[in-house]
Amino acid sequence: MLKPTEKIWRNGELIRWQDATIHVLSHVVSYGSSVFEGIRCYETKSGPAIFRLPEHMRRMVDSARIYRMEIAYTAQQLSEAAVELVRANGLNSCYIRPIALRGYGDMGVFGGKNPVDVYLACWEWGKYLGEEALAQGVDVCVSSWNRIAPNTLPALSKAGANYMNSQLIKMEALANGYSEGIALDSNGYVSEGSGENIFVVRDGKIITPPLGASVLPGITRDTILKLAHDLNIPVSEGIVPRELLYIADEVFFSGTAAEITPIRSIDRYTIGKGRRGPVAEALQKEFFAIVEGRAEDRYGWLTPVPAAQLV
Ligand code: PPE
Repeated sequence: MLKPTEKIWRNGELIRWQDATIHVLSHVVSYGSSVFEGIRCYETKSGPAIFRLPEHMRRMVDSARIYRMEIAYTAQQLSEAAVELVRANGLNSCYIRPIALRGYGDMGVFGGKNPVDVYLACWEWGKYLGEEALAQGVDVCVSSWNRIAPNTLPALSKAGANYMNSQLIKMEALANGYSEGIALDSNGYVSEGSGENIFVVRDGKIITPPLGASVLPGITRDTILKLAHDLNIPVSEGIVPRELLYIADEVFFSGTAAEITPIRSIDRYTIGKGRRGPVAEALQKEFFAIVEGRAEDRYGWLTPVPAAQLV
């Protein structure tokens, strides 16, 4: 159960957590008209630091633009709001959830005259796929549900409505005793997990589905593409046939919540040695060293949060 923090940012103001409510006839409730982000803030020795904040806020603004939704704040202003929020809540590490939604006004599908309300909340969020997942790997399945087709819901927009498809994938996986499901795209090629991008390793080379495979342009995905390159591991974006999963040496998920989570079995095929493989481990090591401020922040990925003022 979600543990409340003190404050939520709403349209430029910090309000109390319990006051961040919406009317049941807000456009978003009937029609799913929201876009959102998920961002992690890590504890470092020099205080909390938000990982790839400008990139997340840029994607937020892009997500809204695709839906002709006008957010009254720039990516820069949203980034400043995130820093202010984490600071006000006095958290060392947390997960930040910006949301823009079409609010209360007209009813009907259009929604273009309804106000666009912007919220940022944060809370402490532990490991997404369980405590053991990062070290041991998870057991997953290929979903019977396809990922959203490109001419239905655009995957480059992180829209709330996309997550109805994610829920079908996730619920089916859990009902069948798996931790997560991998969806294929509408052409039958590997797309992504319900809330993660996916990477496949074979013969020391990494491959991940391209943006045309109905995937979210993940910030962690981009991070892995860069870190793999730095570690001299060949990495490319390319179409992944389903059966490549079963003959892979390693498969792993990436995401803000899931971080880098190894997959140890898919549809009960054991992947590699059935535990975290060396490529996933090397990437995890590099990733956590950077986000926790133990390695040089060579890409400028961390936004420090100044300590809250004592009153
Ligand atoms: N694909 C999907 C469908 C997705 O939801 C996420 C993030 C990713 C890929 C990875 O993107 P990125 O976080 O930028 O590396 N999923 C978010 C929501 C999880 C949730 O359950 O809520 C997340 O990881 O924060």
